[in-house]
Amino acid sequence: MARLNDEVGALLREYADLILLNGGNAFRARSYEKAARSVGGYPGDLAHLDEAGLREIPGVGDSTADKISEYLATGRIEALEALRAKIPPGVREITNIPGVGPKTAVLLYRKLGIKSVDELREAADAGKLKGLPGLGAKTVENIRQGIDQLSQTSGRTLLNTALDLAEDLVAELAGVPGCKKCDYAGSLRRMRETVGDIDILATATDSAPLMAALLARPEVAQVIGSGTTKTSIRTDKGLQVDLRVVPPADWGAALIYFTGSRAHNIKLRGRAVKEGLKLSEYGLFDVESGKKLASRTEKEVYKALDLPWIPPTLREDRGEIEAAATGDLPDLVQLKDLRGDLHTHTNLTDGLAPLEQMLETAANLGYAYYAVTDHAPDLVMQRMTDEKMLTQRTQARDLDRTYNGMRILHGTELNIDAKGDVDWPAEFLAGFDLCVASIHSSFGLDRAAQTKRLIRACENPYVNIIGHPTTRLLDRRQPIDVDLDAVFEVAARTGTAMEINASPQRLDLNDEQVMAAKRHGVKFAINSDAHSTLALGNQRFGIATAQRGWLTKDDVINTWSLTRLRGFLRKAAAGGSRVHDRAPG
Ligand code: DGT
Ligand code: CA
Ligand code: CA
Ligand code: ZN
Repeated sequence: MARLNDEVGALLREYADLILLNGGNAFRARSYEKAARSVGGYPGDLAHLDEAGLREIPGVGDSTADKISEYLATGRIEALEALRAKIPPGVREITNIPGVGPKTAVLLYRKLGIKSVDELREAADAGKLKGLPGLGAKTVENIRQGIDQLSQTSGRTLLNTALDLAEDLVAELAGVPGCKKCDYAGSLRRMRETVGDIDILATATDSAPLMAALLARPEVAQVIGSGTTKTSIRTDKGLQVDLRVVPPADWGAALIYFTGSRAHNIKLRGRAVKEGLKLSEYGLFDVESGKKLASRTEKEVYKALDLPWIPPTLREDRGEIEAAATGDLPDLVQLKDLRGDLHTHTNLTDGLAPLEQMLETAANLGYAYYAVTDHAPDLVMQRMTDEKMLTQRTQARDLDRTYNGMRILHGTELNIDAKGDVDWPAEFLAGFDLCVASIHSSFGLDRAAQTKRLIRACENPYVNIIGHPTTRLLDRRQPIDVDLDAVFEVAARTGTAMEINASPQRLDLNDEQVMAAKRHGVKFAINSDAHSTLALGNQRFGIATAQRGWLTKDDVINTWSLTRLRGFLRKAAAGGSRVHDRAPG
């Protein structure tokens, strides 16, 4: 259902980009960009809306509604096709390079005929970019670095994108007659932040109908190979899917093998060897007698190795096999443990939905409490004022307990400036139930300055949570350069939680940083940072990251009771003196 909305959102975004690349009106481009976000975040199915219904989506005006209806009716948008004809697709791809805007991309195309990232790399290496009017030495250097950054995620797909497709595929394949079991495996089952490809495992005595079902899927663009045990295809988006079909009796052993990781498998096989056993995708065997000891379920195979079942999110050879052997596996935090979301936005700033809609959706997720944390005034384009914030607070107080009894916390997302200070004086900050504080500027400061600024933010008695601490965007922006260990130490000491931002573009902190922070005794908040009702559902990715970082319920403040949470948030009272040192009067 969401896929059509995403598809239309992507087309509108492309249209906005192409307007800019054709030197069109920036304001017009921005309005399509806004519509794209709005449509992507729209919870209903676009296919069910007529023109009037489309126009009711916030940010969708007459001309956008026309284009969407045209697409729904004909599968094309003529105006988009016309712009596509003028600019090769690779030129738009060039604007994905961090620091390269549409003006530069068009300049490179018109002057040098560069129409792909690869061509740009070659031109940069050959020194052909030097001396181009409007392209300084610094810009050329930035382009070169930007290309390197881009290639770090390129070839891999974000977790949410892969999961959407994999869930669809598994649902269809599981319904094929003769299919006994079907699930996705590989890095996707381990919930890595990006995946190289999708691995699907199924059991059946006859594999042919399953292979045929995969080959018949509409998104298949290329068949890489197809046989009785394995079929590999590439989708129209360039994502590879491997389907393997095994006999029902081998499900468990095969699922362990194809879930990986490679490092986990190797260590597991080593353990088998020590016991005189052999582990493969076909089962666990006694070497001497050749007898099969286990293969039907994962649990049986682990048990035959004297281990409890190990959750896939832990299978990275980060000590999980040793911990399993001594009975010390962590009792991992689960999605159902979350009692609230502590970082969310509304249309008072850059969110799409009004507070009531966010609350209703959150209440339906079963939350006991919910914090609304719209942007603070230093992020100038959001135009926040004291008055708007206080009006929202009154609204939040009025709506408290009206959605399934859910409690509402009135918060804000502060901006950590280059020095580590935040918006608003202490007396205004004291009026919030909680404050998230995040970096939204000065990404390029050196390590010492970034470290100092985050430490200063942690020491602020009103800052409860550091939002998306490294500011990385998986497909677009590198993390800031910072000594996280130094920050974690202060966070633990001051009672400042670190966020696991659950947005699949962010996942910030990431799994390894979570492990490091936990070693310092840091507490965490798993937050959606939702800008739409739909995005409230991103918490599953935050939970996956927390699990990959070995967190338990106790580590995560938004699994706690409201009473315990409120105690944690009374940092100013607990930490004491600083408040009075700083507050005037
Ligand atoms: P990816 O796709 O790069 O995100 O990462 P994975 O972990 O999904 O790797 P992939 O797709 O190459 O293989 C899926 C799993 O199958 C992998 O986690 C372990 C297992 N596997 C595949 N080929 C081999 C192999 O040659 N040796 C071992 N030990 N395991 C393998
Ligand atoms: Ca894979
Ligand atoms: Ca694979
Ligand atoms: Zn936010």
